[in-house]
Amino acid sequence: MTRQIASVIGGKNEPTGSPYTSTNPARPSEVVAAVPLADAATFARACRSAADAQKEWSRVPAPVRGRVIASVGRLVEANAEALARLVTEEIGKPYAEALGEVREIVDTCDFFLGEGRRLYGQTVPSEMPDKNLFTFRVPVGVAAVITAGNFPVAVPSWYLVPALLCGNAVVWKPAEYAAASAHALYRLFAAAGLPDGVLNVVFADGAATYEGLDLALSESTVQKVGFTGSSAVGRSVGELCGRHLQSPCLELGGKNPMVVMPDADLDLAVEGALFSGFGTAGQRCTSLGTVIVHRDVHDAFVRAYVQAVQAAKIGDPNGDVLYGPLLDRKFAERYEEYLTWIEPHHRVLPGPTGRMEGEGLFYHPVIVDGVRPDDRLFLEETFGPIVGVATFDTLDEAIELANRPGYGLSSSIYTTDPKAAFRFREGVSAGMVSVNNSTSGAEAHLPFGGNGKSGNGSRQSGVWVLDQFTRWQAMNWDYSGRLQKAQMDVADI
Ligand code: UN1
Repeated sequence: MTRQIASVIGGKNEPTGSPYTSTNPARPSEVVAAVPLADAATFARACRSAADAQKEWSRVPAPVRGRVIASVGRLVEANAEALARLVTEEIGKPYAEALGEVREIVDTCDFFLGEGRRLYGQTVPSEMPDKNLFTFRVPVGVAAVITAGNFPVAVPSWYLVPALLCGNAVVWKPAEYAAASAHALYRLFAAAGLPDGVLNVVFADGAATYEGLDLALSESTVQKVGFTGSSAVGRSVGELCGRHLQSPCLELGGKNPMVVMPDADLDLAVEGALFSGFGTAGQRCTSLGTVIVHRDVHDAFVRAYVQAVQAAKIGDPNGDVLYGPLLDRKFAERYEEYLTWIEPHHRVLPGPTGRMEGEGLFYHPVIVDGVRPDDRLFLEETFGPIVGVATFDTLDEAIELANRPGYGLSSSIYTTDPKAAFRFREGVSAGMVSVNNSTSGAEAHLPFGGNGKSGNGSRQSGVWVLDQFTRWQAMNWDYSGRLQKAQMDVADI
């Protein structure tokens, strides 16, 4: 069923733009939605409209904004199955995972509805008598939020929910190939009682978005940029923001390592490597890149891993499968390119590689053993169902290998030795560390984010994201009735 959808600016549909269709990756001939893509001027206009709407919205008391977020959560919960079905249809994510993704939006709303009553400032002692100091969190203004399509509804909610709760307006640019899912989420936000213009959704391609953002930043209608996507695009968004003296919130790629120690529960490690290596077809930013396994358990691990992958089903995302199709054609092309890096004799999973029979974007899983620290496969994110295996002898060596690609999003270690777990946590440069759990599946109220090529150190989720969407304002109130000069009128010690 083709849905006709459009960008929404100031509560009004924008029916003009260059035509684009999102398709079902399990059956690419099936169109999911037709959507006109906006140009740069339209994007900039959305930011101006958001800037107007933000003035009123910021005056709505934060606890009342929290109640709107509570309604978003209730509406998403009531429509969870339909939204998850749409996500499965449009990006091919297995239904159980899509439902989990929708759950993550509800979790985010649950967390932030209370934050509306807790948007605390502070009282701070003054150097001088008869003077009080305070701090307030103030909204930044307008946030431009640009999101990827692998988590077409949950990850956007990590930006939208706190940004709106804090009193900002938002211009959201979702991935085009997940347009229908994004539009459905937009409608649930709008139905929760957000005034027109406070949340705008603009469908546009990368070039128009970049140009429109540049324009909006020059016009000072955007004060915060949130971007989730590849490290390469993140770098250009970061450079653009830097030119406008803005610090964006960047959530980028990962080459997430899993270390398997000789004392690890191997069955558990295999299960973790199966889920994080091949779940979502390896298309999470937290997906497993390389298993770094101790020499003593290497052969046993690889044998069991290969068996587990062979036993898993890959196919129709409405069924009980390990993974479905790749998200979109451009990722399928990248998978094909990654295959050319791989020396065939290092492949340990028998059987074919490449595209499976049939129309859909289904691709065979690949496990590559003996990956060396200077191989592209060791260093670069593949964003597909390809996992590398490397070997180590000492924990220090494992930590060095884990950090070598220069990303720093997620990481994991399987061990029964708490000392090894804590040493790994100290040594690894990742923003997130799991012990005896996989690299994917972060919970919505912990800080989410990475270092190095995975981001600029900003964190999403939980209370930590409040610092992205508010700025601290300091106030001092002198009731002494005279001019008290800081530093100069302070009593000598
Ligand atoms: C992403 O791929 O951009 O931790 C986010 C996880 C999910 C979110 C992934 N909760 O795997």
